[in-house]
Amino acid sequence: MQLPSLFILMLGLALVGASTPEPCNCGEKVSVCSLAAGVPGIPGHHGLPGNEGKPGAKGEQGEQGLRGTQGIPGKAGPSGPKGNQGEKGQKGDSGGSELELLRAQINDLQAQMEVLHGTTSLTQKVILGHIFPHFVSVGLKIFVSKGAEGSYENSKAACSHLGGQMASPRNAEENNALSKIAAKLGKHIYLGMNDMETEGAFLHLNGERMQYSNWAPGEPNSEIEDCIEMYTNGKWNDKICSENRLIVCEL
Ligand code: MAN
Ligand code: CA
Repeated sequence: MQLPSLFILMLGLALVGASTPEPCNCGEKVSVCSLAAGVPGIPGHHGLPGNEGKPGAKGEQGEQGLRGTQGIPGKAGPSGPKGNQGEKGQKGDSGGSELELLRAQINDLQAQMEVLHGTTSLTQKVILGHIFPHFVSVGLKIFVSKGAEGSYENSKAACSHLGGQMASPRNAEENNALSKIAAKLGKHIYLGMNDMETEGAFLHLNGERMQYSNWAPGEPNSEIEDCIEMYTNGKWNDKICSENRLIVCEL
């Protein structure tokens, strides 16, 4: 090998050896140190992580997310204006509600009451018939008689003793009912009203002024006749109070 060739070989080896790092804390000056060192050193440790890089470019918008769950109901709003009345609903099914049950029970009770009323009414008539052979029922009033006779005062006392009072018809219906007893027995009946206190002012036994009357033609016609008798035809005549007349009471 010629000398120039040897020189080039030596230089090449020197350059290859220079590329091997050697231990030193040069950091960024590795190439300078390497060139300055004569013998290749042991490889150094990895350096510390570098500073955080700059933020990358903004990514593209992602796809729409899934639908969320339903939220809690909000507060009730203020009440609106009153609406028009709706059409009447259809009749409900029977026996369904508590109201229907009560209605059915009330209907049952009413039916029972009617039966009971009929029974009581019949019982009353049977008992009354035994005590008073002559009686007639009109509205809530019952006229009764045993067929006995007496003066006005006797009659008044007898009826009071029974817990009633002398027959005192207050309307045509009651007067007609009472007249049936008079007609049946063919006897006149003293009524409860009189004008003993003031002539011409007939009063009921409780002091009320008489409203209804059924005077016979020309009656009343006497100042001394302070009582009233009913004829068998139901017409009235003012009469002295001391005669004997059929005693009829109202209960
Ligand atoms: C006649 C009529 C009656 C009167 C009686 C008295 O019948 O004058 O008005 O009350 O007599 O007995
Ligand atoms: Ca008279």
